[in-house]
Amino acid sequence: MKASENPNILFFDAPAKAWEEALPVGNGRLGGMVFGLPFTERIQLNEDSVWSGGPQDRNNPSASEYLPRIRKLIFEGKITEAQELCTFALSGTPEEERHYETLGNLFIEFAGKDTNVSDYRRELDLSTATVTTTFTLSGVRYKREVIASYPQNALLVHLTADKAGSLSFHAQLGRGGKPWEEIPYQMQTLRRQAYNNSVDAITARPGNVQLMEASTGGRDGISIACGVKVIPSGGTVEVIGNSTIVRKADEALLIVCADTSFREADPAASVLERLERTASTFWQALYEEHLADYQALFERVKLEIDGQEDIVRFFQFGRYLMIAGSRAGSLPLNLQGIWNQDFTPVWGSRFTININTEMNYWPALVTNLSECTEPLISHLHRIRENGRITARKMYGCGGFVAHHNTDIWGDTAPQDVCLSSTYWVMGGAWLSLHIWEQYLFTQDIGFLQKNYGIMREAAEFVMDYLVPDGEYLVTCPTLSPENTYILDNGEKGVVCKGASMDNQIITELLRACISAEKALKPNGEPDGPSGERKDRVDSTPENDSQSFGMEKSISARAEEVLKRIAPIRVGKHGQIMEWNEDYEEAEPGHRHISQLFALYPGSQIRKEATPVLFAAAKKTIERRLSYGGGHSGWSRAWIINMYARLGEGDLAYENLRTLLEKQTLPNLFDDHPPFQIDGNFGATAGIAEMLVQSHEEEVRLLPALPEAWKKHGRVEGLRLRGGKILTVLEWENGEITKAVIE
Ligand code: FUC
Repeated sequence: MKASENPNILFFDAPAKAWEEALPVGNGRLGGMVFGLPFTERIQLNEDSVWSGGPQDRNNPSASEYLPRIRKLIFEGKITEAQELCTFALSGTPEEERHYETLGNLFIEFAGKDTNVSDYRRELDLSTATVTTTFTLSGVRYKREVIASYPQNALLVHLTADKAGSLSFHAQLGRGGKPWEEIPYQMQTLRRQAYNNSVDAITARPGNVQLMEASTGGRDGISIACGVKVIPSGGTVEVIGNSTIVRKADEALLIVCADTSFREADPAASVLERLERTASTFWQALYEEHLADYQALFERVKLEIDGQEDIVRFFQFGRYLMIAGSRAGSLPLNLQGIWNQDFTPVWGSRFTININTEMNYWPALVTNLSECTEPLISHLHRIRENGRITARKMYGCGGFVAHHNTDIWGDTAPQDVCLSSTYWVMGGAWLSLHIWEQYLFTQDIGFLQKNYGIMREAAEFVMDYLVPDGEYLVTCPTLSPENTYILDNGEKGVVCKGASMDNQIITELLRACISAEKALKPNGEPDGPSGERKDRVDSTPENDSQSFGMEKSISARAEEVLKRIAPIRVGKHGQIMEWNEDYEEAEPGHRHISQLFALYPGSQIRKEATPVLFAAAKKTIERRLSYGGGHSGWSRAWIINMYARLGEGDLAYENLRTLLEKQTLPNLFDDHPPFQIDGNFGATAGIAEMLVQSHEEEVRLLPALPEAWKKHGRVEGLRLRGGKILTVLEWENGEITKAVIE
């Protein structure tokens, strides 16, 4: 990416050579990566429900039988034996959930043999959610605008030129192993080999439509339909084979729609219908509709910091990705948001819920995009359905459980056979806390009433799962994602009882349930104006009686359990203890810093309330960093948020700079490596956390302002817990000059 003074612009002076240089557009469901190639434009496509296979029941049938033995072995310190038994008795059967896949590519192949391109520019404008490519070729200035319209659920490509009759091209959909040829098709001798080796059909349909159909395979697997409709102005159109060939047009609009059997009984019919519906409106009106929809969200928050345009861009890019990747009716943001070019992406591009999915949603509330959490909340309803079965079958517990990953079907059985991550039961509990956070930020009692059942059932599971250990109740088996400890005899272990993170999540969740029940009142009647949401979609289990009101209160039980959860403790290095014993860590610079959940995103470690733990939290990060911590993008992003909570503006900033300059790809996507989107969202949340923090009745303005930001800055529209908005906050030389909270 080239430097630009405008923080809303990401621009390149050349087409993308690699996927990591392409620019993303999205409307929650449909995503595109625009390469901006002059002769064979490539827009790599995604649809959020293109996943492998159908739903599975992977609950290990031996789990409940072997659970007591596993627990006994752990209590006896026979960790290696316990772990071996976990791999057989607790792993999923089969071990893997479904994974996300690419939808394919749209190629626009232009006629001509001149390759002498000049004055090239490709940019993403965050203020309009538009990717624009401009260049000069054979004396003609060409312009391509690409948007993903949420109101139309369509991706739109608008082609223009400054000389009439200059557009000659055909559009080609593809789904295959080989992406594209960079040279003009009229110069190629072998075209499209392996472009399309993963499709079932590509056919011409009436109205200059090319329809691609495909399926992802597996029992009850997903069927896909994707169509492109070409609407030229001027020139001629001819359909040959399955191609629509446009010659000498003045202008053209290409509409791309996609659907799968995850949502539609007949995805092809729904795509064809939507293509025609979208085509009934002119480009200008479609564009204005897109702007109105997008800007209503994007423009809520404005940020300026003198001399820090790149940081402001990084902040707003995270908000852009949230609006582009998570809208009402879509699936939640996965490990790559919605943007993925692979058939078997790294870590399946699933929903990893031992940090990554949670981090994806950290900025949603504070940066005033609470509508964008709808997919997460809806998916939690799916997860709960499966999680009830997993809780009962595997552990004999009530409520619902989810382990460290889930998929499109909301699968809740353990994923992988990975000692350091698989046998952990807190994923559902952590995710459920998002409901409480959303209530704290929005004060929407209707939302809480509708979704509280999820929090309660997550709490019911953990309370059932706990076992006595002396004066305490502990989770067992469990682990501290994804670190390894060293026993006194030198043996290494992962599986344990009562990991510190579990205690912290349980504490946070049970306290939240007690507060939620107080807010909702025992009879389930909301005590505020109904916050009934207007933007809910069919996929939301609207009539889920379990989530309405409160059938029963768990407050009394939660109070009792809370008394028996071990407190957060400080260990021999002055650090927050990660396990219930003060073990040495096998990897002291580990990327996960699970034992600091209570600092961020939790709120149990606070400067005034827990000064000793506050100091130990700082030590913990220093220790991690001194051993090479923060090496994955998301880990660095977590550290930024934690330093912000610690009031360490300069340290937060130092890590933000490292993330942006060393752990970010050319198109500003976060680099794990490889690309993983959580670091983008974590960074956006971190920047907000440096500017304002709100807990209970207290609001802290500029709690972690680094030296580099002191000169002058202004932020508008951040949201606060308690339902208020920081309408404006302005500072000069580190002093607040204006602050309005409404
Ligand atoms: C966890 C992390 C990895 C990665 C993966 C998707 O396993 O430890 O770093 O983020 O999830």
